[in-house]
Amino acid sequence: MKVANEASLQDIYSLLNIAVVGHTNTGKTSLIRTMLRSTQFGKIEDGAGTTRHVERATIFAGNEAILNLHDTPGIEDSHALSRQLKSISSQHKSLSAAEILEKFISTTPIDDPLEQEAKVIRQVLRSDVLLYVIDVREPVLEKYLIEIEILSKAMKPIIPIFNFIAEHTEELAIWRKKLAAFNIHASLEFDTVAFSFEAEKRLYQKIQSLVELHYDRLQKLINHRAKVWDQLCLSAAKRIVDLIVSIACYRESKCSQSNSTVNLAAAQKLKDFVRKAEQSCLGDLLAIFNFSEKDIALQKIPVSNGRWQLDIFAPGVLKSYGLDVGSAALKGAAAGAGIDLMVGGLSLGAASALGAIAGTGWSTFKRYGKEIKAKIQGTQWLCVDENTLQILYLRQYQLLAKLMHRGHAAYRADQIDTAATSASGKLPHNWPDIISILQQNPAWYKPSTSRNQNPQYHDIESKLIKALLGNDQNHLESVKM
Ligand SMILES: Nc1nc2c(ncn2[C@@H]2O[C@H](COP(=O)(O)OP(=O)(O)OP(=O)(O)O)[C@@H](O)[C@H]2O)c(=O)[nH]1
Ligand SMILES: [Mg+2]
Repeated sequence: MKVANEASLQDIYSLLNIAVVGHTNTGKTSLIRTMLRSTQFGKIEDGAGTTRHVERATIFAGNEAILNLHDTPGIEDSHALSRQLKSISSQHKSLSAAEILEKFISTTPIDDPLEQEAKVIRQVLRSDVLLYVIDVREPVLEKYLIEIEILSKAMKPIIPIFNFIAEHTEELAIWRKKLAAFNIHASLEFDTVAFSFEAEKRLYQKIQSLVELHYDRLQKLINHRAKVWDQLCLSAAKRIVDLIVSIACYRESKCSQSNSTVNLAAAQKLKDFVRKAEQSCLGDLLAIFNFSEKDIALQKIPVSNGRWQLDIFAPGVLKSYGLDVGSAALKGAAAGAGIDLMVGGLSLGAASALGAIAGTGWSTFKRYGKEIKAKIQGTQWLCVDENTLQILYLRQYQLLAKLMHRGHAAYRADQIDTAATSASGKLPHNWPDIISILQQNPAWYKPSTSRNQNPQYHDIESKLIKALLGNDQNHLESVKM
């Protein structure tokens, strides 16, 4: 984000001015942060009266300034404000509704109990559009209706933004009905927690329909944001694919004749490689989406000091992802938790599933003879087991989903839980095949020209990217490249 003073003053004054208004503590500042993609703007607190002054921020499309957002203090006493306006109206009967508001701001001294409200009304009168932020969890009290009535006197288009909408559909319907009575229909559900690029796009499209004069500029912003967003998501998905590939392909050599201390050291080396690789990917993903430590805490991403709270090889990790603890324990007994044995190009897990290790049938031996021979000769490797690879994928999948649906406000704990369990069914289609191919191509563990030009690798890469980005058509288009 660029700061306002980078644009010329003339530019700034010709821009569309949007005031973000509403009752106190409804999420006005949070909404602006989300729209700006910045956690630095203003102050957010769970309590009334956090924002005390009007603050402006400019939104850019590349280098071009597009619009000004004005954060305002929350309206606290709409009853008193209404009484004051009525009193002005009775003294100046010829004044229009908007003129009464002007009179109110010019006659309200500093330190007046209604000083905050005067600041809000001043900005409302200087703006082209009002975003009226509503906490839908609140009942539709008279004080809110009075607020809306006062704001509508300014004769500016009002777009209600319904905040805190998750699991509050009934309340949302009541709010909608009440607002319709004020002839306000063009509302938007914009939970700053579950922010999505699509919701933001709809907001700009609504503004476009209300202020024709700024249509083209807003379209530039919509296009710019779409492009940036697609690029961000794509590079994040590519980063995750890099991680999965490097870990699935990685092997650590193990000699079957050597003592257990040597093998323990090899297992440790493999685990360290995995932890380090995942750590580096986490850092990159947070950087791509510009997430700070504070965001991580606010969004309850299970990361502390830039590290995953739960070690990928910790015993509890399997259960928390709904994976098969029993089979992992069996393999763990042979090779150490999270680690599998590999003979030739085949991991022990995959080979046992095919009966190759039992090696009873001639056809099995013919197919896997080389691997079995390699095992007999003592050429063995350690590799990461199937469960660990699944956890690795699911963890990045969930993280990406959170980063892509960012908001700068706090997640509720119950939302995290649902996200954690529902992701367990989201392994990519053909996952076992993908992993098996990767495991048979150890040279792919780091980027190289031959790897990147390999059609089979390319196919795996695009399958994983598609799985990570879900059904979003825009992203899928970009994946085709
Ligand atoms: N769960 C959830 N919390 C939110 C959402 N939006 C805002 N919050 C939280 O609500 C509280 C108030 O948010 P602010 O952005 O400071 O609200 P405000 O309207 O600017 O408040 P004032 O400046 O005091 O009028 C903060 O604790 C936010 O983290 C939301 O959509 N969901
Ligand atoms: Mg605020």
